[in-house]
Amino acid sequence: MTLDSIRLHTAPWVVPVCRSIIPNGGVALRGNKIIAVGDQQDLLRQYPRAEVFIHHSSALTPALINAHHHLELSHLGKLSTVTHKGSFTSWICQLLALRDTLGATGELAEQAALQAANDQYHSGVSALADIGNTSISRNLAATFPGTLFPFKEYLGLATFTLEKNLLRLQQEPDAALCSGHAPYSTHPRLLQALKARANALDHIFPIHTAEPEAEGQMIREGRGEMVDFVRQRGFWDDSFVPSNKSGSVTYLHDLGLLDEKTLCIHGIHVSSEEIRILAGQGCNVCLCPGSNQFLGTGKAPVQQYLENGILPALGTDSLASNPELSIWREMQILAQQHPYIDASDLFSMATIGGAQALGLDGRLGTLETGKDVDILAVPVPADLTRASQVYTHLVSTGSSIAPVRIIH
Ligand code: MCF
Ligand code: FE
Repeated sequence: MTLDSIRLHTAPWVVPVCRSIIPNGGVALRGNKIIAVGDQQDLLRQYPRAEVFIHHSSALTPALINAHHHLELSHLGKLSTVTHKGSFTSWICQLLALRDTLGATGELAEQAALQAANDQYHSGVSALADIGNTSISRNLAATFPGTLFPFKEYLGLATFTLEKNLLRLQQEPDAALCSGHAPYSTHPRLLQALKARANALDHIFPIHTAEPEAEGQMIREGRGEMVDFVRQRGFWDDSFVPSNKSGSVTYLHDLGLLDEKTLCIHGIHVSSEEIRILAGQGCNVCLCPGSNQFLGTGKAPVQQYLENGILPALGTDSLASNPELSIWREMQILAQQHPYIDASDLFSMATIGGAQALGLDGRLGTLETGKDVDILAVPVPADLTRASQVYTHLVSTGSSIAPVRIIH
């Protein structure tokens, strides 16, 4: 294969995502770029000398994006093997206890993270935004076959932790991607410093937002389960100023943290007004329905996001809060929870929604001219006759889908 040689991949269904499904379609590739997408007969005429690859009983789709993960928690998978019945903060306690027992770093954690990253890639994920407290994910980023953004998580709510964290942040090399954990765990001035740094370095700013009910109560009233938890751990110093009426999104907005490069992870307990704020600020939202289902934190208002022009991204979160890490399964859960949402919207979330959230939509997320060759040939039943059935198959099959990757 020379640099200029053209390859033409054909299949009974091509799913560009940015436009309608093409029956008997094809995708023409040169080097690492898509050069045309369309009807396969037209493409065969246009590129008569192309090398042709025929994918029987398949749909060609863009690769998937996982916009939220914690690879370094993969060795804590035991936590999600039994149904979680307790509160959100009891889960955090379990997580911290198991991590103390097994270690946050070392061979076990590294091997499990490597396995999880490989599994992601083989399931069809080509870009991953990961959040961690160790160097595990940064080390994996170098060899991950797709794109892995390893965010370093900052947290610390108490004022006595602030100066030290700000100093640490100042000393970070520019290449380090830094982000804040959540409104309930991270001092507002630290969040502002993190966001200012992310803006200066022009990278996205992922933050867990509006996840457990207890977070909302803490933000609004300055009391409740979350406050008790933080107090027990010795990090509550009464400096936190509750907002009185509104939730996490308003809180973050008032701190000046919401813009096109902010990625609000979970986004469950948000009011209609807050959804309008997110839309108005051009924020991205990442839904993690598998994790939310496991932790019992609730269901995000998916329909309202869509109605307000927000196409959320999807994330698996980690094995500590989700028994299976598959973006196919995340779509399946949403399809079951929201039967009236169009399957094409759910598939858009897993592809272009994620690509937009990670700032990768210039090269990933759709099949169109100029985008990277990062394509999946997904097996679909041979007897499908309508495009809508293809979308239904893609979003409702779950983690058993085994795509073949088409890369450069
Ligand atoms: O997204 C889930 C649930 N919400 C918050 N945090 C986490 C999630 N999965 C892992 N975490 C991590 C988080 O990054 O758990 C730790 C943090 O490091 C618990 S907070 C001390
Ligand atoms: Fe998370």
